[in-house]
Amino acid sequence: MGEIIITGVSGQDGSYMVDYLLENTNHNIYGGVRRLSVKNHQNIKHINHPRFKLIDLDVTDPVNITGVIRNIKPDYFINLAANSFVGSSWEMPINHYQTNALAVLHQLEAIRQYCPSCRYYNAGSSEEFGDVQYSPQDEKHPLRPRSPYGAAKASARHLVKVYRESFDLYAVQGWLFNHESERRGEEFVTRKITKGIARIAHQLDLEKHMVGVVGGIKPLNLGNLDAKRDWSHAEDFVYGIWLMMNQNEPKDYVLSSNETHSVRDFVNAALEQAGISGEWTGKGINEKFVHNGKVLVEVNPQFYRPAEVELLLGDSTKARDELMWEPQNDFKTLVSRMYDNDKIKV
Ligand code: G4F
Repeated sequence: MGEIIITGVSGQDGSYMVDYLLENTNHNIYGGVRRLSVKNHQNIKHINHPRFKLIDLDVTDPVNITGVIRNIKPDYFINLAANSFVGSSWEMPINHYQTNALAVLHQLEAIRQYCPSCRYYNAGSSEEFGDVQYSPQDEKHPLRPRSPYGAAKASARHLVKVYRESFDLYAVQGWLFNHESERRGEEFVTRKITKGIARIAHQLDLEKHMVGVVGGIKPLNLGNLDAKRDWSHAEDFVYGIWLMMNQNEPKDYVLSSNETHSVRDFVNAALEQAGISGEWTGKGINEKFVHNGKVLVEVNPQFYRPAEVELLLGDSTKARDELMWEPQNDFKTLVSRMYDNDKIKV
């Protein structure tokens, strides 16, 4: 039985990681959470297990990080704490750099000094590929980030590699393409869509039953509908991370579905799951989805980004061949799981 520290445990990935490790290993898990005046433990409220313990851990505080690593001397350190919303990284670039890059350096340094046999994972991102040069993107694709978020993750990747090579640490950083779920934050486009379409479906239903909707139906506002992403279910990625951490040799891998879909495709799949028909009209900022004369989805330039990653499509062949990793949820299953979870029950 060993000790595992997971940072960002109340987030989507952290919570799925704990579920996976409790079920599939016999290690003790220390779940790091940032102290907040109002706790946000929604994603971990179902976990009540003698091998799981919450600890205060702020990854931006090197004293805190060093103290925790020195005291626990973990066998595994899984860094899932991040400021993960790309869209906010232009408004908070320093915060993104501190949380997503500098914090990684502090963790690596503490592991090097106090616990060099600890296996380390940092959450890397397909956003590091950014302005892509070829598709699909594999482990050899150059790092060409387009946001302060992507630049911070790319910087962390170099640090992980430098510490691995300089100090012989088992330190890896996966390239995780977009991964979503019923536990996804509502600022990300997928959850925004499934929650928004669920609200609209409910309002259409009320109208149908003559209950009426005061003020009419408020359309779902989105930004770039043409952006393409390689979306998977987060549940499929956490065991990929665990496989990456348990190889003979430390190596970085891409995890992806190997399919790409536009934001518009995601909306269409959610509409289909809700049983709502209609058509897209207009172009660019005038594009709308109309159902029985009602606008249900429209473009709002407020949600455009200063620089966009237009297309992401992963090639996870290396992970599939070497780790024997295989995702279980396809695109349709992902959208239907998320929509069904957000559907308003009456
Ligand atoms: O859901 P998103 O905000 O995710 P994004 O930027 O792809 O980042 C996610 O995946 C990365 C892996 O590639 C992670 F590293 C990162 O932490 C995060 O998990 O946006 C997806 C796409 C973008 O192109 C965005 O411009 O959707 C487009 N979009 C269109 N309308 C929108 C909206 N995004 C958001 N958040 N909100 C909109 O209304």
